[in-house]
Amino acid sequence: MPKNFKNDTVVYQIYPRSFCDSDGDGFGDIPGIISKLDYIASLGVNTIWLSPVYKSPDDDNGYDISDYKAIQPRFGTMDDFDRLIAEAKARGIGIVMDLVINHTSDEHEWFKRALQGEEKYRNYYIIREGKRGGGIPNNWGNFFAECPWAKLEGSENEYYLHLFSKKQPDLNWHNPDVLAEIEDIMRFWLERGVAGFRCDVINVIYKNTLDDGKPRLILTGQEHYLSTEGCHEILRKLRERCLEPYAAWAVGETVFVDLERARDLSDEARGELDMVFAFEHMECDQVIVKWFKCGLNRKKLMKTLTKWQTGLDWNAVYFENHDQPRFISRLPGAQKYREEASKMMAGLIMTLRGTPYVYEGQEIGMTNGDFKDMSEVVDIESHNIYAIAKKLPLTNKARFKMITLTSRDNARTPMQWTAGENAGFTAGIPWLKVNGNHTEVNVESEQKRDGGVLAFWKRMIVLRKEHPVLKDGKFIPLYEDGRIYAYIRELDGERLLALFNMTAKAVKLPKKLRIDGEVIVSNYTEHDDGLMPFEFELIKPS
Ligand code: ISL
Repeated sequence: MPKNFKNDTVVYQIYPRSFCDSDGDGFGDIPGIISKLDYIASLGVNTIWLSPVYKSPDDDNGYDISDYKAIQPRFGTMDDFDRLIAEAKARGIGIVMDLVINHTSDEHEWFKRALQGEEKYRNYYIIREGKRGGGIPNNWGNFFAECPWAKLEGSENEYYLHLFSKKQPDLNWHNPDVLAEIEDIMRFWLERGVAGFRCDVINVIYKNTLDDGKPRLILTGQEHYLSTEGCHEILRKLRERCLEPYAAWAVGETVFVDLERARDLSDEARGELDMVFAFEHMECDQVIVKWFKCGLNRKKLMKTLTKWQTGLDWNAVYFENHDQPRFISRLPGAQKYREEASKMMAGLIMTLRGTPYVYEGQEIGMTNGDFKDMSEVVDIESHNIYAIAKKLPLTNKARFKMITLTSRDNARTPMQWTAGENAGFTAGIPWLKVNGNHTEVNVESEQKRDGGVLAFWKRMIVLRKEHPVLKDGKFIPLYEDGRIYAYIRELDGERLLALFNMTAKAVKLPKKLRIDGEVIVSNYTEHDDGLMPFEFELIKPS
């Protein structure tokens, strides 16, 4: 890879089932994505991260893969995929695939053969005898709040480990055959021309032991598998054997990483991942676990951003993805200032140091889904949590509120292309309810507005390209008080000052921030000694 590719990359994430449906079955598909490539190119991005399009029974919307070398028929064919690669390439866009290798689907051939008792394939998974006298093999927790052990069909006392749903058995990364299989799969896609991989929950793949863990509120047992040396070693092998020969790159989804772990996983000299998705800044509105939300603590958000900007040389800068509620729905007061807040987020994402990731719909200011009851929610995690919450002393209303604030479906509602039926996403019945606000929030109307949200996102992407200081410059923290956030980007003596008001109230600027200069870009047209609600200014000091 060219040395500075990270600095020049701007990623657009597509959640295929929700992006664009070309054949009226209610699910987005690859031909639908191809039909929108001109739109994606017009944003100024040069990379698409495609959430899984592999064959899957869809227990976890494709993150449960039953055939790593086939396309989910609902999404199209391998020819469609090859066309996508070629058409994207013709527009200067590379495709990054989602690589889900902590687990497969229980409908994968390997698991089926394991169930039939084939020793070779039993060793692909983590299968253990239950404790003597009955009972599961250990006390670990599970990401989807299930029991992480499921009885192996047809066996008396054997269980398989699944850190996610029971249809997602974990692979046994102690087995070199598993590594060889995954290398083969990566080469298969690299040969087809993919630019790299987003590696799903990559820092949990290698379990050191299956001993009981220290009891915790969530994910007991995590000390036995988070960012283990075995995982580091596998990543180095995958880089050397698969990524390097194809000049491909990888971003890791790394859960529960602190700075030190993130540094180890993405340090250039170690040769593992190119960058990581960390989560600390996504946790500023949670009470202990992500399913209990409180008002977002802006001070904590600012502190956390500064900590990661200064503590890690290169960040994967993101505020939304297919697992997170929409960020402008999380920002207190932003509902009333949707446009200003979305533009401010464009300012933040494009001026922080790191590779920016834009999630589909973020560029038009899409908000959380408007679900009315559980029958409109599809996500397996939300249903599991709802069932557990029934055991808590909560009213039905409070329980559902919890889901509306946290559900992953919030970001999975169909892309809003038009104000028309089903937001122009499908001619059929959408797999997930379209947000009612598509009559106002949609691409078609944004494309007609010079001063709109979409136009601002595009402008910020261009600006980032035009100013090497925004791509390559140092991040220098300047001010954070929970309302105002300010930093400087600096390169070869050139400085740009980024100023944000993260509240719904106008604020006065402290003396320190009253710096004369030219406003290069802002989401407001008038400027004085203060900042308007959710105002963002990028200033070239004189
Ligand atoms: O809270 C989290 C981390 O702190 C989670 O949201 C975490 O990101 C997630 O559970 C892991 O996500 C990934 O793997 C899952 C899949 O369901 C998600 O969609 C994917 O992004 C299992 O493959």
